[in-house]
Amino acid sequence: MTERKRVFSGVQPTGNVHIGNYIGAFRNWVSMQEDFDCIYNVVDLHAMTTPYDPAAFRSERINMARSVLASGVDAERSLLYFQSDVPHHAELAWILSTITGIGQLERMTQYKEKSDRAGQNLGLLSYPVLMAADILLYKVHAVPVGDDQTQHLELTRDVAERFNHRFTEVFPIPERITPEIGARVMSLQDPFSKMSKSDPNEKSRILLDDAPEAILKKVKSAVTDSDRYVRYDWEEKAGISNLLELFSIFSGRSIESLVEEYHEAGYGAFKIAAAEAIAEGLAPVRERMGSIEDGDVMKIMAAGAEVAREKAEQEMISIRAAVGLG
Ligand code: AQP
Repeated sequence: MTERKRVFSGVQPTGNVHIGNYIGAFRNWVSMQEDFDCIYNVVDLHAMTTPYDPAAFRSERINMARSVLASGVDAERSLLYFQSDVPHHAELAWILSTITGIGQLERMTQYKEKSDRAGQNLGLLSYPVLMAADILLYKVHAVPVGDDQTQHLELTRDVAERFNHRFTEVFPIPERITPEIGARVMSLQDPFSKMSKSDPNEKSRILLDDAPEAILKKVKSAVTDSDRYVRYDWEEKAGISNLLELFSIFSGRSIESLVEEYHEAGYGAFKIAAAEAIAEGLAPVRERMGSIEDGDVMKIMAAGAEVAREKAEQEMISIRAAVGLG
């Protein structure tokens, strides 16, 4: 039997988990469980790089793990745990930080955006190094992420190549896996910015546990344009194109067939139909979110961490040896 390829991905427990996270990440995490050896993380150390409230953080960590499970990640088939429960992530981040240039980190778009918004700190600057450590720790082959993570993944690949060149060939160079449609779900209020957990405007995103009425309200208030024809055209009709992608993903119908049906229906009717499809597609996730107890989440995460610590310790042996430690 050939060994299954390994994938890693993570999500920050920063609250407001939305359909961008679901489409860009979780949905793929679920489908990859069939064919890959999957390792998924609630990356809580990453979430500490912007200001947060410790009490809220505690429940956000649980809520995010619940969202991942409710999206269909099966802890029997995938390894799922909190990043902070496995200290090897931080150990490897330190090692990799010694071969990462500060200039490269300062050029990261997300660093510039987040430090403008939330203030600078060393953790925020070195965020991509910790992300590289998350991925390289398990010597994974691929990383399913939304396309906002492209730059960080490029840095991971650079760091892996630099390490292999400077020390010993230890790391495979991981590939990025992004969905063809939905790699960047856009804000409902500004179709030129990505849908984001931290956007202060709640109408900009659809949450995984939003009720159908809330979804309808948000889709109805989505920013579009002054035309009335439904067309898939990101240049001229970004808002409508964003809704068309969401409609297509949640209904399983092609964008062409939706355009054909709704081209002349008017934006009002199109938005109602899109909202219904999104609500229906999300219904199983919403129901599972309501039924997974905190205690169950904590048990699953603790069991995952125990397995992960052993695996990570094994993986660190060759890494430590390569750099002259251990
Ligand atoms: N809008 C999006 N479209 C597609 N994929 C997305 N992802 C995030 N937003 C979108 C993907 O979700 C995964 C986990 O994201 P994260 O929480 O680790 O990273 P993030 O980019 O910081 O998420 P947010 O929602 O944008 O939070 P804030 O507002 O804190 O920056 C990743 O695979 C990401 O690609």
